[in-house]
Amino acid sequence: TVRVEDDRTGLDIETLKRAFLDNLFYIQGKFPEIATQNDYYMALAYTVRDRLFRRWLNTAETYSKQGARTVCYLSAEFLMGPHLGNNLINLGIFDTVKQAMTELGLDLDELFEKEEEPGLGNGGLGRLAACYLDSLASLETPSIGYGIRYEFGIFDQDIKDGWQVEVTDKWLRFGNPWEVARPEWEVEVKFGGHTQAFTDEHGNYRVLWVPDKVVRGVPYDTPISGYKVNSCNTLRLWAAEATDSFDFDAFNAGDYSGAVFKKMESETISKVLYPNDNMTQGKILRLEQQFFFVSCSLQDMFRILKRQNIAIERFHEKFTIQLNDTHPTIAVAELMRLLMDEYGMEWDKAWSIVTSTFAYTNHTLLPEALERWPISLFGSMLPRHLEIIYEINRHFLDDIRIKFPDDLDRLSRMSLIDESGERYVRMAHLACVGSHAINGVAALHTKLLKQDVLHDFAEMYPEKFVNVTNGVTPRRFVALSNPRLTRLITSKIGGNWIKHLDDLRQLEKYVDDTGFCSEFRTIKHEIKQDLSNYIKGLYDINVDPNSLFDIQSKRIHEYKRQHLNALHIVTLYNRIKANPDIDITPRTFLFGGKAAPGYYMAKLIIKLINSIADVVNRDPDVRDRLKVLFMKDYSVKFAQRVYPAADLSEQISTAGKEASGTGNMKFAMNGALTIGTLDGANVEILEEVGAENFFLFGLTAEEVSQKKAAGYNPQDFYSTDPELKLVIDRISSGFFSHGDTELFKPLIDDLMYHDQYLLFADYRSYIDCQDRVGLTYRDQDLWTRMTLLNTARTGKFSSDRSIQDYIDNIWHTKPVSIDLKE
Ligand code: 26Y
Repeated sequence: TVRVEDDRTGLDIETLKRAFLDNLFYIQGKFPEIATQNDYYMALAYTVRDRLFRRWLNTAETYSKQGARTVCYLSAEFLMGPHLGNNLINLGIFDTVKQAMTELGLDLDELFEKEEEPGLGNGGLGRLAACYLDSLASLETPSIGYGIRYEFGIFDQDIKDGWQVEVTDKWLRFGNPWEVARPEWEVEVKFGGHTQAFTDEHGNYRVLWVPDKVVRGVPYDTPISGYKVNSCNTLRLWAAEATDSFDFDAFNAGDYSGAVFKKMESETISKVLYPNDNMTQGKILRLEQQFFFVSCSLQDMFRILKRQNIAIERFHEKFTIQLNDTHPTIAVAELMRLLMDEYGMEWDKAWSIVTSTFAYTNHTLLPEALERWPISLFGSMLPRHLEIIYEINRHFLDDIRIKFPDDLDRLSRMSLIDESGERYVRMAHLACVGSHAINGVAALHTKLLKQDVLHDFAEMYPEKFVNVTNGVTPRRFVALSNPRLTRLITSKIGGNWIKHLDDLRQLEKYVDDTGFCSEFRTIKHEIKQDLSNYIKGLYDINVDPNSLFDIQSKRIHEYKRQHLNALHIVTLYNRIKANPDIDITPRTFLFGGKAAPGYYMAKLIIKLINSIADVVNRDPDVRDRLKVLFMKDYSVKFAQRVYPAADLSEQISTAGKEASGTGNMKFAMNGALTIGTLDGANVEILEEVGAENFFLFGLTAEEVSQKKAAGYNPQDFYSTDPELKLVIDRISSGFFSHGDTELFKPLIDDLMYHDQYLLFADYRSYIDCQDRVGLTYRDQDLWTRMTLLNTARTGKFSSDRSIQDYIDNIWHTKPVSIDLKE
């Protein structure tokens, strides 16, 4: 039976308007006359959600009936960004809804502003997970994203007196129209206690885990629409709650407040996202979070197996589980425990299922980001899992001995347990042993993984290693965030590129078409004007849209070298001070990004940028040729305004440190040129767009290692490059700090005496390259040609290509198309 479209499904203007007013009345309880912008936003969100439900439920039912092989993407972070606009794009109703709102006297863009984005991630890794969910749905791949429903996501960033100030992110304050609680599918998660061995009725050795704490996990589901397909997958996030039985004991003992306190304590597990990226802290609560969501998710998979009548022995045929970094890696031990202790399976069989199920993505080479848990902490929280890990290790060390006899060093290097001092569980090693595939996130990164961090594992298991270069979704980061560019491209080559991003190559034939190029340039100018207006509103600063927009937006980290960018700004400023009439290309330097609250150097870098801005922006000698602005509270929502407005994308990490980068791809797609090192995916971007359309500078990863091995001394550069010396001296002198020579001393001393990230070694090359950027920008025809070729040649960096790589090389899933019939 085919249904007639009704008020919950109809996609024409009149139906949308009626449905919207109906939701305003019945859900928000408001007449239009007294409704707030938030009421309107909510009414529209429910109207859109209604239109997803038929797709969502039919998708779930179809997967269930077919018992379809399913990707489970386990991630401690999902940095989804606002849902409304993205769903309008994916449903193909953006223009209709805009029109419907206009007819009701409302502005769709203002409603978008009202959406509180779920900031359930720090940066690259969390945003990658979100792009992958979009592509999985768009490629009609059965999949579930599993994670944590943090009550507080990444903090909001304020800037006071130039310093970062953290403010709690109460994202659920006004309710979340995109999620549906599914309390009927809650599960229980055990913690602590001890284990007991016993012999079962068949005479088998078994283990019972007697926990001292049980926490309930409640799933909250969010629909994930695909682009112009009927598929609508699920993001399932777990919230921690106290169990009733748990309260009960204390309550019976008459300890009411004690019971309530323990309840609160259980609920802290999903309270807050840890705001560190690429830096472990070894906090107990963090391990609790990891185990909590992993155990909930695996139990959920067993429930699905049961409902679909699939035998436990076929777990790995039904599910393929991707571990987004080591954060969910405790899943290797937990799946062993469930198979053996809960389902009575013997070791070898369970192990073969486990290794057929898991695949591990590594996102970093930084040693400080590799997770290790002290054995004592681990054993008291997860006593059974520690036993299982010891047993995995026993088998594993035997395998090493067979393959590499008499190599004691290798055994201790590779062991799952670090015994060099205090004993630790090495999560990356557990992930490598427990997975059948291990991937890096860009070609260079995978190569370096095999050479350095996971060298021993690459020798042991060469067949496990694969590269999957990251990608980003062109739906959110071009179609939604850059409607002008989208219209222009579509007018020339049709709209297929949004699904098949390689089609953008067809734009190449317009590089010599002056009409097209001038439209391309006009669009960039209009977008820059928009951002200028927005900045004027927020900061009361005038930014000239004719100036070169030079943007670095990403987490603040020493390896990303925002301070190298700052050294360039001071260099230009010094040139102006020395010669006020110097002919330089006017530039606007924009920064965005958060620093981990405990990362002192990163916070000092923010202060430095703001201090330079204060001086440069008001110095009359500068005559507005330089503008510097640190944009506070960078988020996905804000990023969507930033990428389309950029002329120059700063991707200046020390070579070998940035695993991939994904912002670099978003900038390039939107027609920004990159200034960058040969690091992460920059290497592949350069390869695609051509060296003549990319501003390359700096040492290579290999040169960086060699320099360090040879005993790098930053002062050699300070004393031989007068321009560098002038920059450093000016900062040291207190010029940017009201005469305070102490303020930036930690930063300056670090550069002068350590300079781990080789800013001084790359300084000259960077400055010369920036000079070429400035000159090139003056030739607007050439610049436009270069930017057009960037957009045309970034098809490879669609997350659709990345996901297809995962499917072909790791997951081996089949698409399932969804019917909209009832
Ligand atoms: C251990 C814990 C504190 C931790 C938490 C978050 C460790 C790392 C992270 C996040 C890492 C991250 O975002 N890595 C980035 O992943 C991107 C997606 O693959 C890469 O593009 C980017 O280069 C990498 O830094």
